[in-house]
Amino acid sequence: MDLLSLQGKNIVVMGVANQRSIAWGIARSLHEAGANLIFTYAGERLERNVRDLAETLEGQQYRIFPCDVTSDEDIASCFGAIKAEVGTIHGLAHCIAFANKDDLKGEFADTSRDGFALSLDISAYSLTAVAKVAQELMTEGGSIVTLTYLGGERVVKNYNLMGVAKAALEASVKYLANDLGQRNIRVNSISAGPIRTLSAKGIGDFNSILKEIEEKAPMRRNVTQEEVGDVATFLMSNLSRGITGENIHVDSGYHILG
Ligand code: NDP
Ligand code: N5H
Repeated sequence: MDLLSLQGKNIVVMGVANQRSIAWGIARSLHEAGANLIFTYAGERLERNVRDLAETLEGQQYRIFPCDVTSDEDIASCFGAIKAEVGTIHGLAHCIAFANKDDLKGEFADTSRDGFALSLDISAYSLTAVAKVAQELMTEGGSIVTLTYLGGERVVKNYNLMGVAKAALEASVKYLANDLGQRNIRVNSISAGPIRTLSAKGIGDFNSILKEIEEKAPMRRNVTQEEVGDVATFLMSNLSRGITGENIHVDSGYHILG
């Protein structure tokens, strides 16, 4: 029995930078479930990466479009091209965030106006900007999934500006869920535990953060891109049809600790 009902469904995956990206974990899981994938990327330097990765998906006729989420024109032309190629889409995975390196250390109080605006634009507003356009292609209903982190709910050392951006993202999930629910479009987030990706590269304390999860999280281990990918697939699938406005923690249970 096809419990997931994802065979042949068109799903847009935004934010594959390389094979370590959480977006790539999501893409692989969705591919296994039989979905047709449409990839978007921002930086031209990463287009080759996305293309090379997409080619490894067996039997997949992948599509790939540029989309810098800071540009309304980019978003419009990207989803215009997706509409022209596939018509209807059934899901969208938003796996995008950015903050200047300087804003990810020291005191949050030192955040600059420009740094704040840039990070909130890319990491939070982009979900709304993309949802607004994507919903028009979700003519048979749909599911939108974004990625967040515990630092959006409570203070986590050095997460700083990104914590504020994730709080805005998580609130956006709820407001969007309320707006889009009547069109049978669900909006949810996954709060992932720390995973070593390109974004996490260069973060000084990353090893000790991973070690703390191994020592303290209920499951005494870290999570993988595959585990996040499988929950994203669940949220895209018919199995989660009654869930919207939710934030599911895929973090070995770490968030329950005080
Ligand atoms: P990656 O570095 O693999 O992915 C980050 C992506 O953001 C890149 O593909 C990057 O594309 C994209 N991006 C940045 N700016 C823009 C832009 N202007 N327009 C479009 N795309 C943009 O890291 P992750 O997989 O770790 O990150 C994915 C998501 O997961 C993020 O939202 C992150 O906050 C979240 N997350 C990550 C955790 C972790 O421990 N890794 C934990 C919890 C949540 P490009 O390089 O082309 O600009
Ligand atoms: C508590 C922590 C550790 C400290 C905070 C890390 C926050 C990271 C998230 C942002 C998105 C990282 C970021 O913007 C890096 C950029 O300044 C530099 N890197 C890049 O430009 C690369 C090339 C591109 C691909 O990256 C992006 N983003 O475009 C949090 C960690 C335990 C968990 C974590 C790493 C969370 C998260 O949100 O990613």
